[in-house]
Amino acid sequence: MTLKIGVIGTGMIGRDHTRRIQQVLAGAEVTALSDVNLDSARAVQADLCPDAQVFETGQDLIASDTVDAVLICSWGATHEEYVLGAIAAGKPVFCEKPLATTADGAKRIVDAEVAHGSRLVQVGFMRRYDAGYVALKNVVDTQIGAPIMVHAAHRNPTVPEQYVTPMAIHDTLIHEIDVFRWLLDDDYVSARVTFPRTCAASHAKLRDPQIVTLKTAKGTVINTEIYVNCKYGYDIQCQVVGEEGIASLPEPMAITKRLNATLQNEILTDWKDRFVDSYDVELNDFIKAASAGTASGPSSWDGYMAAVTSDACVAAQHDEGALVQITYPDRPALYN
Ligand code: NAD
Ligand code: ISE
Repeated sequence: MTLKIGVIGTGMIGRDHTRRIQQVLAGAEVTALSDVNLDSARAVQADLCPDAQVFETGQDLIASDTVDAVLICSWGATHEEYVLGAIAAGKPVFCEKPLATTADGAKRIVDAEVAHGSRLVQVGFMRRYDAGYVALKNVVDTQIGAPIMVHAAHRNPTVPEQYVTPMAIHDTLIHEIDVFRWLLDDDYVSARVTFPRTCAASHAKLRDPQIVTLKTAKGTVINTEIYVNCKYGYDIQCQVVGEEGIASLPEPMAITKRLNATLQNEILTDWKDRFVDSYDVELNDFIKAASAGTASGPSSWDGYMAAVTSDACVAAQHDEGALVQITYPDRPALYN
């Protein structure tokens, strides 16, 4: 059976996910598209899926008989409404990060899925599918002893003008927030933010870089530098310090050159290239599970925990140096 997927939001990542469903992965096809900008949906239809139907609204797409499963790639603030719509229709749904822009919104999704009684939602935390992180987790779990500290960095060469201080958390750090819960099999208890001097390439509404310190229930301290005007490339770093040794995330494959009296390695500049394989694997996982009427991978609960942690980090941004406690309710049995 070929899974019929409807894509809501046909901007940068919606187009890219449509391409991978149509041209890279097996078992699914895009049968429906929707975007508030209908021209964008029509352009993706023309370029990638001429047989797909373009719907005026996301809710019409969700209700359509031509859609078995839904992919949400619209702006973060619109995710909650569409995820709740898909759950109400009993259709599996892949939601790009963030699951919702507030912890309350993410909790409403958890409650709706729990009331439905089985998993339908996968959140787009693709780093859990990245070969480097999977290899790192294997070493952390089996070789370096209990983790004590993590040193990490999330650097983008540049960001658009509308990117402002809290987005460093909701838009960027949210990947680390999720992947470190998974990597360490742990939950967070507190957050603290420190702002170094703002770099010259930034602007009045963006304090960049920032350093976020998260502490986990098991006592591990994670320091992550977020620097989104670093200029030189898109660079994701992670080093785990354990009781017996240290393990680091591998660098993406790059040719080493000896050229013009220098030793050189190219560094990627675009997140789409850095995680291209993990996007393929995460969507393949979604297609397999959704074809069986369910979901696997990062859950609504993971999306909710990321939202609770993000809110704490944003509160910490407003009170530099203060320790903000992180609390959440018990995990429902559906997510054990
Ligand atoms: P984008 O601005 O390029 O595209 C978003 C699209 O959503 C636009 O075409 C816009 O018109 C459409 N849209 C907005 N509101 C809508 C609504 N109510 N209904 C239907 N369509 C609507 O943004 P993007 O970079 O593609 O990001 C989209 C989402 O994907 C964001 O939540 C972002 O955080 C996430 N994202 C995830 C990753 C990742 O690495 N997992 C990378 C980039 C973006
Ligand atoms: C972007 O929205 C993403 O999700 C990328 O994966 C991330 O690395 C980047 O910093 C975000 O802006």
